Amino acid sequence: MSVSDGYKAGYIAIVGRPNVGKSTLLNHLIKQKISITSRKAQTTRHRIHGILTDAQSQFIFVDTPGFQMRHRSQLNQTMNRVVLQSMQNVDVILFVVEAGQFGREDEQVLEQLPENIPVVLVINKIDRLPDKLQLLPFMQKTADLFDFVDIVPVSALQNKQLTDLIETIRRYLPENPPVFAEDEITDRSERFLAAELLREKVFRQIGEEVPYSVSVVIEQFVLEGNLRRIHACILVERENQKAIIIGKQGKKLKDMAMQARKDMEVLFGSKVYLEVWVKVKSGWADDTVALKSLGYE
Ligand SMILES: Nc1nc2c(ncn2[C@@H]2O[C@H](COP(=O)(O)OP(=O)(O)OP(=O)(O)O)[C@@H](O)[C@H]2O)c(=O)[nH]1
Ligand SMILES: [Mg+2]
Repeated sequence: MSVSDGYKAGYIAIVGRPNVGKSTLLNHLIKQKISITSRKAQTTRHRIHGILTDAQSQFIFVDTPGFQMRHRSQLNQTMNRVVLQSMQNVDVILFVVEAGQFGREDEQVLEQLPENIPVVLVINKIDRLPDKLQLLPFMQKTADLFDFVDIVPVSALQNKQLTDLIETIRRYLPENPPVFAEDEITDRSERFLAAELLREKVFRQIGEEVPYSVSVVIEQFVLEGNLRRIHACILVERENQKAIIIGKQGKKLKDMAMQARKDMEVLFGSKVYLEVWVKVKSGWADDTVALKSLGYE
């Protein structure tokens, strides 16, 4: 890539309460699924970079876990720290809210926003508004809450107004040469992405509480020509959770592994051979040593 004068590159943090669609927004902005999403709150646990490069700019998006104050586990505290750190060294912040909804949890994130970095208010899920006329009063109401540099209503899921959002962000990026190569889409390893894609299936397919006690580790990741041979382990806290994940005659586990494998094949552009085990490892969500070994910061 030839870098002419005026090339822009910078970091953009995506923050907001759980479940507003931050990871969906990231995936649709960069047109690749690198950050996992689900209907359940607190799907994202790690900071993850997604990179979009075009002829004039490089956008380095930083997806973050939904900031939340309700539960005080070690994992949540670690996640909130990740959010606060993510907001410090960026050039632009996208504060994501859901159209028509602004509650206590959104307010708590708002209170954490720094004063010295441009913040764009992104009103997501506009496709869900029963009446489009509700959008303007909602925009006016939220505009008064903070000195936002801009307000952009979007539907991440339906790719609506995402080009507008890109152009808005571009205005606030500093002049810099690109940080990443043109074809790089994330800073995370394939190993990490593989673990996350499997964790997503657990979040999407297993009932209420279990997914929060689950984590995934990759025990083996081997490249054999155009095949990736992956051995993954789903860690749960209790024996009964193991049974739920495996399901009757192993059907649940088989389904989840099959779907994760398909996603991995799309993302890696290769064949994937995936084997999955389930193990009981108690108390990991409150164990700092275990958290570190799982790649939390
Ligand atoms: N209708 C609609 N649903 C959306 C849109 N964007 C995201 N969603 C849905 O909202 C849910 C949450 O999306 P995520 O992207 O996982 O939300 P998040 O903010 O990353 O959540 P955490 O990681 O838990 O903080 C998923 O079921 C998405 O499909 C949108 O524009 N319209
Ligand atoms: Mg997320």
